[in-house]
Amino acid sequence: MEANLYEIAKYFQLEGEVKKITPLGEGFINDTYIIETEADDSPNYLMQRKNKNIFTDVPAMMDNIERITSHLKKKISAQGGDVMREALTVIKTKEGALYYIDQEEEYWAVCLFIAGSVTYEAADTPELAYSGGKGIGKFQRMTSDFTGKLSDILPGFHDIRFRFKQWDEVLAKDPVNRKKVLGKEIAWIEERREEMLEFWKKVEAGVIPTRVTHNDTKINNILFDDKGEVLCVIDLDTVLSSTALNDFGDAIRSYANTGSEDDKDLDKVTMDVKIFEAYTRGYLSEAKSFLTPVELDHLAFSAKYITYEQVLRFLMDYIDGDNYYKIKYAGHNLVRTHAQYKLLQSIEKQYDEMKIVVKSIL
Ligand code: GN1
Ligand code: MG
Repeated sequence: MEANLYEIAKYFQLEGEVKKITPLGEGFINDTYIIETEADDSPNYLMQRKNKNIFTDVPAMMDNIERITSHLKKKISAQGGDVMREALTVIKTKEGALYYIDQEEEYWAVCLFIAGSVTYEAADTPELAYSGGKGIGKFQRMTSDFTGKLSDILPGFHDIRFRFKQWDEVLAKDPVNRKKVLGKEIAWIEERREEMLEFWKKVEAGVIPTRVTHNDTKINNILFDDKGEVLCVIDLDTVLSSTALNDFGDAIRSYANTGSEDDKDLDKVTMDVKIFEAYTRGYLSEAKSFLTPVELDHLAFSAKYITYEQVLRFLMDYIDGDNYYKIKYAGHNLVRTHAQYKLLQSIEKQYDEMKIVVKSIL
């Protein structure tokens, strides 16, 4: 049965009468709706059905979000900033909970829609990439002194050792018999297994430190004001303790791609080093102050790592029978695999240049 959105909205502490609830965007994971209210002076809201197959502990996830946003708001307020615009605000239920569970056992959460905020689907200019980098750098800087403990709600999320374990299991099962024609693609993963594990060993050994990380640093997860200044980072579902490098690498994977994540035209897919440079400049303008030399040394590598991981995750989901990512057509996950692999090859080709770019900024 389709949920009655208007009934669900009633459980939350909303200001003003609800006028309209409409779907927003096309995330692969959650379903998002915008709640518009009647009066001009009452705020609008975002309401989400959290994907409980992926987020198996929604209460812990919401608790992480609440703790991080409270930390951010304390700092923003101490600096005289606007706590309602420079950080996400979770709207509680009338009973004071961070989420509502409906009759179908679906989890719902609401946050404030920041009026006048703007999002971008693609970072197609260096200026925008610079601002996005600054946004993520600022988020990491402001959480760099967070001493609380975050629940590990997505165990092994960017841990390639864990991903290889899943990968080996899925390949051994080959549940929908797709492996036989995928020899070439499987080799892309296997050829780089050791290189990727070497990096992760440094994280495991603490040589690369663990920090508060966002884990989904696409440009559309940053809100800007009408002058193009960063307001705040949104979509905090995947906030975790991990390496800050993953956030950097994931941003490059999405920002610097001249094509789209699922481009069928592979000629369009390359890594734009100008965008890489701009993002890195913006990011380091905030992050240079707290990153260690080892982290700085691995910035360029992290773009390879995360793009590789994404190739693995798309291909693994395809072999598994498309259970994780929402797909729009049969074979979508394989198209995504090819497009992300093309991006990985482009990063590999420009890797030396990327390292020189990072050095030139430091
Ligand atoms: C998922 O749905 P979205 O776009 O927020 C995924 C990311 C992937 C991304 C690929 C929890 O994020 O890790 O990089 O798709 N999020 C989760 O587009 O798996
Ligand atoms: Mg996300």
